[in-house]
Amino acid sequence: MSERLLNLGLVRFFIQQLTDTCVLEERLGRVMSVQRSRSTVVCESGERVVELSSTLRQSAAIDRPVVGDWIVLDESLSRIERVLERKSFFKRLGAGSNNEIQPIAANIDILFIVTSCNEEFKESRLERYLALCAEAGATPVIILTKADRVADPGVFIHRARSVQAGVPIETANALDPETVDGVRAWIDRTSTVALVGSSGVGKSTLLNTLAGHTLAATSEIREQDKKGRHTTTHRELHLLPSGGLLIDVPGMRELRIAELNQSIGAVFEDIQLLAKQCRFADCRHEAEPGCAVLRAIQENEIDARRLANYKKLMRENALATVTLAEKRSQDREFAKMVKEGKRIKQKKSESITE
Ligand SMILES: Nc1nc2c(ncn2[C@@H]2O[C@H](COP(=O)(O)OP(=O)(O)O)[C@@H](O)[C@H]2O)c(=O)[nH]1
Ligand SMILES: [Mg+2]
Ligand SMILES: [Zn+2]
Repeated sequence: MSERLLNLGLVRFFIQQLTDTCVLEERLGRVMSVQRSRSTVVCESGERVVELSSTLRQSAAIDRPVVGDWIVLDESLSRIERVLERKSFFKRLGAGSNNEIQPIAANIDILFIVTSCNEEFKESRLERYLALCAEAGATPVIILTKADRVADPGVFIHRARSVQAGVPIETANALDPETVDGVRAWIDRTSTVALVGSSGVGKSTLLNTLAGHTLAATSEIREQDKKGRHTTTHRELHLLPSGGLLIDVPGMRELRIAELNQSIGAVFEDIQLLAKQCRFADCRHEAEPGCAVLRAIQENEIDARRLANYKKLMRENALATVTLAEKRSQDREFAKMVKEGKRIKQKKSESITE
């Protein structure tokens, strides 16, 4: 396999999906960014802007190529013909009423969940990102930026540690290359890393510092509420000079979740284990007698905030999952109706020509 493809993160998982490696090697590529129906891909021969095959154009949003995907081009190297099976996949439920699952990025190995050592830090937000990360199939690392702005970042490390046992935590001053070694250690030559977090936490700054030059625009945060403005507008995979790929994922502000039952459980394992000891199997941990979760809160083993967020995420997930299922069955019903309509029309025209 060519050096260029290996440096783009090509690993056995993808090579195995090719039936004829020799023929396909020159047609294999990785999606670096997507602009409407066009994608910028890098293949052995270099970068190309390509279209979608007609089949892909008509397929559902989640089956079309998204940034990070490994794809196979047609013989003319101008169209994406096939999207290889994904190793991991970030998706979200679309905003508004259309309730469509939207792809965010594919084949992310590591998710840098970026948050700052200031008022922006919220355990509940980390819990939400961690559930999404577990669902997508990536490894999470919590990055605490702006460690240079506080006397003791230890307080934030301690709070981050309470969110999910075993998740690695790194601190950094995203502006200072000397402080990002811990972060950099997570990125090796074949890994693809995505940066998520609220705007203003330093994702673009960290990306630039890791790259050693400016790849993404950054912007000052508002002093009064520490909130940032959205500067990054599209998702693009960047190849780092030191190896590895990095993507800054903007627009994750409205992270609606759906279909993540297992992954919420992975983040709130403590609560789910305790729940097994509740007197009632269907205990809702509201005010039931013999509730082991409420007892743990009284004894300060678990934060009331944590239980509230667990319930909130479970509710949100259940609601969205039902809505999605309804929409899917409506879509099926609609397809049936269209088919039936076509059949009747066909019959009519046949009876006219007879
Ligand atoms: N002191 C300090 N400032 C930072 C750090 N990280 C980011 N900033 C500043 O925070 C602001 C927002 O950073 P930016 O990278 O645009 O945030 P993004 O919205 O997450 O991409 C900029 O003014 C950065 O210079 C850090 O670790 N320490
Ligand atoms: Mg940014
Ligand atoms: Zn209970």
